[in-house]
Amino acid sequence: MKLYYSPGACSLSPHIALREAGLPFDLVQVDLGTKKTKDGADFTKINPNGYVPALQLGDNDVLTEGPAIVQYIADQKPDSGLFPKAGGKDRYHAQETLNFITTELHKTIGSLFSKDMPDAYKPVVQKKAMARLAHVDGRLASKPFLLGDKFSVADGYLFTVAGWGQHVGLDISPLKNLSGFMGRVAQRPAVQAALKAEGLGK
Ligand SMILES: N[C@@H](CCC(=O)N[C@@H](CS)C(=O)NCC(=O)O)C(=O)O
Repeated sequence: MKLYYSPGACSLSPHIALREAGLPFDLVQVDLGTKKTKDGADFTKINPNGYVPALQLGDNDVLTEGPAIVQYIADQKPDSGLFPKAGGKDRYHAQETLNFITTELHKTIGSLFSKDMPDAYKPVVQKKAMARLAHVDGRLASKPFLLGDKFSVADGYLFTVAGWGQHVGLDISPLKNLSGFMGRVAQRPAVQAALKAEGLGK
C-alpha cells in the first residue's frame, strides 16, 4: 500500500492507523499547492479531487476519503480492535463517530486555515468548532477514548483535527478531558513514529 500525504494534514489520521495496525506501507508526499507528488507525478491522476489522503491498494485501485480509508485499514487487522467488526451495533456507532469528526470537526476547523475566509466570519466558525469540541470533551469524561477503553482509528482522526486548533485560534486547554486525550494519544509509539516520519516529531 502507498499512502499519499501532506505533513500534518488529515492524512495523518490514516498514517497513524497504518502504524497502529502494524501494516507495511510506503509514504508519498504530495505538494497540495502544485498537486505534484515528491517524485514529480501529477497527483490529480491519483485523486482527481487533488486532496490527501489517498491510499493506493493496487495498480488500478485507489481508495480516497479519510473515514473510508481508516475503516479499510482497521479491517485488514480485524482483531486489532482498531474498529468494531461489521454486523453489530457498535460498528454503526463507530461510523457515527467518524462521520461526526469528518463533517463537524475536520471541515469546520480545516476551513479556518483558508486565506479566503473573511475575517468577520472566523468567529462564527470558531464558536461552532468550540461547541463541537466541548461535546467531544463531554464524551471523554467517562472513558479514555472515543469508543471506550481502547484506542480506535476514530481517536487518530480526532487527534489529527483537534491538533489543528492551536494554529487557528481555538484554545482547547479549558477542555480538560480533550486536553488529557491529546496528551495520551501523543504518547503512543505509533503516533510518535507517524509524527516523526512527517517531520513533525520532537
Ligand atoms: N473529504 C476528504 C477531504 C480531505 C481534505 O480536506 N484534505 C485536505 C488536507 S486536510 C487537502 O488535501 N486539501 C487540499 C485541497 O483540497 O486542495 C476526506 O475526508 O478525506
